[in-house]
Amino acid sequence: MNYKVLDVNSVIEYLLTIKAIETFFGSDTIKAQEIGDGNLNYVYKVSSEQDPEKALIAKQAVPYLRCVGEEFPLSRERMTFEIRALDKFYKIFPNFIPKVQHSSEEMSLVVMEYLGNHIIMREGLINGVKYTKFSEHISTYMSATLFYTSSLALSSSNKRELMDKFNGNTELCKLTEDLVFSFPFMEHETNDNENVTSNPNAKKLFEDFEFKEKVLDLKYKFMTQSDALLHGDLHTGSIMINKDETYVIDPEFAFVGPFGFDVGALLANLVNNYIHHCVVTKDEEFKEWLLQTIKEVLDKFSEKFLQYWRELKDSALCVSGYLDDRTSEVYKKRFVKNIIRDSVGFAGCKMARRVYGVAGVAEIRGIQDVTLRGEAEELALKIAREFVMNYDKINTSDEILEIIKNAR
Ligand code: ADP
Ligand code: SR1
Ligand code: MG
Repeated sequence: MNYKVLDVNSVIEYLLTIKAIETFFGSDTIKAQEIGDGNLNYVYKVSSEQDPEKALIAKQAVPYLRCVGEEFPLSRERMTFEIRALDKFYKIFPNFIPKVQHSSEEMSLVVMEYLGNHIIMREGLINGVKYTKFSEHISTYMSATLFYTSSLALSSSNKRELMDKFNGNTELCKLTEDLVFSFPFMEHETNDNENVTSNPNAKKLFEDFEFKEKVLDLKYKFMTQSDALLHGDLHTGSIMINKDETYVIDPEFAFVGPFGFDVGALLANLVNNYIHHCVVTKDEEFKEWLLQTIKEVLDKFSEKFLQYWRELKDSALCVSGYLDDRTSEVYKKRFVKNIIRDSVGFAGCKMARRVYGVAGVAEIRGIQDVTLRGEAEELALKIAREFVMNYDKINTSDEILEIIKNAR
């Protein structure tokens, strides 16, 4: 079928032409509801009238940025990369990825499992829900997806094939270059300008050239370092969760980029949530749980990544017999420490971009009280600055926690 933008009616007509979906719903009558709350795409919950539990998600990319409108064109080919990434990640670790029922690159559409018993993690965290299995789940997801799509695990030719498959996601990479690394740190029309104009903290940030130079180093890593297949936008709005299960959705920003970028995105979003609780709820117990979770995520990520590497005797990078065991272990540990360092740097950029840039996060921009919101912004900028200025000197996860705790 040639591409056309679907709506609540035509999505049903379209889906009923697909055998697997017709079989899924059987003789039931189906209805559709648009439930998208993201910045880019349209998301339909398609469910049975007779059995509301029987449902699927149909997500379609339109040739513009949803949150702005048709005046901001954005190639719908982003869905091609989301489809490819869902497939790739599902093959590595199916437990953490919604099962795809149907996809069409031509229609820029994917139909997947409806996660009816899960919520967007950001909402849960804002409401102070503790997800005790999260650090275990997400550290497995991140270490496995990053390790097994990198030159540490893949043959040289398979790695280059993988890069070819994702190299075309140019528009979303450019969006990140602009919206994460550049525009939020300078005067720009896309910023939250009501809050920027005559705000001394914004002026201070825009003139902090020491900080901005370090951001450039990180942007350069983002633009040039092709370590592994990334999710590319791994914030807590891209995670659906309950007490027992964790799913990672929405990998449309996927590309082969630096190891630390996904880990950094997650770290930034957990710290933003911590800031929300420092300023708004002042819930000490929850704050402590968040800090412990941050530590566990980072430590478990490092340990699991190392373990995958130890289990693999031969790799495109370090062929069998090249190093002795002792040197090899020291080399691997240093390598993983550098991933964590970069993650901290990227986390700093990602935290700071949420303060004045387009697409703020509910934890900070959603604070109604202007004074409290200003406090949260200041705290976010303070931690972000520490992260960006010191990321290349970090040695342990405890040092990261110290930066977070000492910022008040
Ligand atoms: P966008 O690409 O526009 O950011 P998302 O993939 O983040 O879109 O989806 C938007 C929203 O749709 C999510 O925040 C979530 O509420 C809902 N959603 C997406 N995928 C699923 C799913 N598989 N099951 C249930 N809800 C989903
Ligand atoms: C205008 S798009 C803004 C942001 O939404 C996505 O989730 C990415 O984080 C992007 O930078
Ligand atoms: Mg999204």
